[in-house]
Amino acid sequence: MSRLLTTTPAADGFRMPGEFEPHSGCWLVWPERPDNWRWGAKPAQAAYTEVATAIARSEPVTMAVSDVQFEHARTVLPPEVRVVEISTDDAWIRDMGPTFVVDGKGGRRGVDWRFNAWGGLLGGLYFPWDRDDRAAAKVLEVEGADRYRAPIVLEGGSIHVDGEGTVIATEECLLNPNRNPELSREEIERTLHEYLGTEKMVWLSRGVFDDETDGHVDNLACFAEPGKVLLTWTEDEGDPQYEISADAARRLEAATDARGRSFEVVRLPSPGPIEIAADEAAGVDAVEGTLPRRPGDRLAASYVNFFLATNTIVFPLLDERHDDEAAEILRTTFPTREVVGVAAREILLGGGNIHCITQQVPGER
Ligand code: KQY
Repeated sequence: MSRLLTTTPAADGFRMPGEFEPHSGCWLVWPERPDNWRWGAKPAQAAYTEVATAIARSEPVTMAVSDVQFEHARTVLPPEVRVVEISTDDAWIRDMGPTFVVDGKGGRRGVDWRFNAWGGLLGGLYFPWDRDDRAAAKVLEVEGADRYRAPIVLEGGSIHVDGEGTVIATEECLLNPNRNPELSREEIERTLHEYLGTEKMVWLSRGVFDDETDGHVDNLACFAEPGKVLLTWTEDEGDPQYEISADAARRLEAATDARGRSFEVVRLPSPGPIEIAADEAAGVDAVEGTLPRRPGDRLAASYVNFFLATNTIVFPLLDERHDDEAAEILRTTFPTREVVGVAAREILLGGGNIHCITQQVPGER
């Protein structure tokens, strides 16, 4: 069983490993809500199936599925993907699932953050979100990992760690009054260090332009290894993304990490700009309280939103003009991993991408 702990990971000698460290598995949640996924989520389910299949070449994959969709998911997913029934409100396990922490002696536990659907009643993306908020505890029960219930609202996609003491995040998200308005920047930093086992925070300003998560860092930048950060980048000075990425590069290049290293910043081209087409918007059910999908709205597309599996990089194919260049940069950055592209526009239409829909379970080093 999973016990609820009353201490903190740092106090117990646990830390969140970098995503580039070995995994023992990966979790996803099956998409189905028709007010977020067009045409009853059928195209999104096909995309999730491709992502799960690609990751399963590298590590065991578990898909959490509702009772209603269980039989269908079991039928269409490959046999190597484990399917378990867990109730959720949508399909973003990066954000509402647990963040796993390890102690380097074979111990593995999970942090269960408070979840308010990316902003609660102040711009959150749907209501209610209580099933999402309870899902991390259920994942930890299945994994047999003890649980820390963190005292702050946080989504897993709003932080990245290097596993050696450094955490990166954006001010746009973590300091947004719709997450933890009662806490100062210093209190948020302190809490993150207690629950991630980190010591140094590097603040970036804003996330990808028009990202409905309020600027999750996992769409903007990520660690390839300690000291090396991949950053979404555009050379188009007329694009609002230009100044966002330029500012992030300036901050990273001026900073040092917890071990005193400077960062090498690897620039990944931005796809697009990509907008919602009229027929895509038409397939989404309009429901009050859920973010509307309007034709012409820009989507927060980024190749940084990939999953770093133990032996594979599963990255989103988003724009034929840039997919090959992104793949080449990923191959150079991760020379020991197979780089696999998956058509991901359907996931993007739902508001995120491959990193947002996955959650790694760390393995042994
Ligand atoms: O991490 C993410 N990008 C999740 C976005 C949620 C979108 C809900 N429409």
